[in-house]
Amino acid sequence: MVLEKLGKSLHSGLQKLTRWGRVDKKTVQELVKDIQKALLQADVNVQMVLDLTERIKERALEEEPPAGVSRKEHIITIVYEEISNFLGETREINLDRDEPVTVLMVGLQGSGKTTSTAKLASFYKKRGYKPGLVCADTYRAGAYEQLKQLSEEIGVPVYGDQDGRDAVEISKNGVEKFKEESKDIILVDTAGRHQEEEALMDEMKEISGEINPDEVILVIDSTLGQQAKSQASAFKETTDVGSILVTKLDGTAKGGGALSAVSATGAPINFIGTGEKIEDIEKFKPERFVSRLLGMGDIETLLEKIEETTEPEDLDREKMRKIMSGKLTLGDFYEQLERISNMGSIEKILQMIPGIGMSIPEEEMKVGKEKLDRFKLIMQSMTEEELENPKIMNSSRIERIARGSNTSKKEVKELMEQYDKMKKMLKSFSRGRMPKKGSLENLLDEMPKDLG
Ligand SMILES: Nc1nc2c(ncn2[C@@H]2O[C@H](COP(=O)(O)OP(=O)(O)OP(=O)(O)O)[C@@H](O)[C@H]2O)c(=O)[nH]1
Ligand SMILES: [Mg+2]
Repeated sequence: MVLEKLGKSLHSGLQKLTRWGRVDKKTVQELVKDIQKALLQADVNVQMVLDLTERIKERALEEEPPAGVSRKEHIITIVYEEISNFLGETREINLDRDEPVTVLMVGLQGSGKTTSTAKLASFYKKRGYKPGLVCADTYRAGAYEQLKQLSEEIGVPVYGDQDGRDAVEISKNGVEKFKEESKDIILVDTAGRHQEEEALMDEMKEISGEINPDEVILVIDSTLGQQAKSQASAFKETTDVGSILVTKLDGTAKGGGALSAVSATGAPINFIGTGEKIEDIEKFKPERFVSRLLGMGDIETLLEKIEETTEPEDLDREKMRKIMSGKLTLGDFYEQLERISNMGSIEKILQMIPGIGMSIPEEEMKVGKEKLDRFKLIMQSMTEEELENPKIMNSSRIERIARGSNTSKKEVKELMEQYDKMKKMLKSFSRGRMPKKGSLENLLDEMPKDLG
């Protein structure tokens, strides 16, 4: 993600802080300057940056760290807290009630409504809810076809009328149908014509009046940067926007600008889109988001992803703990690879592991899908014992494995190197390089549950 850049700059600012011998006014000023630079590059509004960094500076210089916490650690916490606040708050849709929840998706053309509608349906389906999709976009050619295709991909029913003209009528019928079928969440995708913005707003109002949605979600393209603010305000004025879904955070250097601008309108951000694929959606948790930006990692998101891509009986948090503390066998590594290939890119997963995301050079994170498949082949040729303890393999075994898996000795060695590297990193991490507590085990245990 290009937001990585923001993360990296913030991270290097904080790293500098850890290198400094002692913290004084000058060093704080330097840190503040680094943060300003990073945020401005991410297209955050200048005044907002100044206000934010002024608060950080004040607190860093005035507050006494609590007992047992060093001044540096305390400053890192301040930066983390202030940036989290700055990104606003989040909002949950309450699905635990008897009535179906109706959600109206609105947003300008190309913002990512249709994609996000399907992403949300899939997100809730994975959590055990029954979604239904309604296509109320009667303007864009192929709109129904697009949603239908996505709905088939995720196995969720869709209502629409390819030749229909009346979006209000379609919305009404679709919502009624799914209410009769006792769905848990009904998502209505709407049109996003651009030229006639006023007509669009009118239509949204009409649909809204007819179906009386429980939640209106505004979909906003983050590549707009701080301009996202005026769009969010415009929609907030005309429709009853309850929360905002910010898309395309994978593809823009302006993500920080978009997020902060949107939160400045006072509307909570509920989800973020981080890619074109169905699974590229995350609940927006400012604290979590910032800890990732700052390179502190994000175990809860990782666990959440793992939870949803594996069958319940398959889920093995114990194993995850073991692995993340560096005690992994090649067999574990293999199992994780299989899961990871279900979860999307390994880079994304690695980024969520504390301490790793920011410290592996980028080239090393690029373990492509193809390579993963090759690794899998190799591991399938290894014995249980070898998977348990790869060190027992000698060079003739390596040769045989390469032959058996139709790969090369070089690749087998490469796999060993990758595995060793990950193991070492996880180990060094578990020895404690986190700002606060130290061990990852502690972190898992002490993670505030309301963050997750
Ligand atoms: N990289 C990336 N692309 C996205 C994301 N969300 C949506 N897109 C892409 O953005 C483009 C537009 O998405 P749509 O879902 O069709 O947008 P829309 O708002 O429904 O567009 P209209 O129906 O024309 O108003 C598509 O190419 C999507 O794949 C995201 O989070 N990341
Ligand atoms: Mg659409």
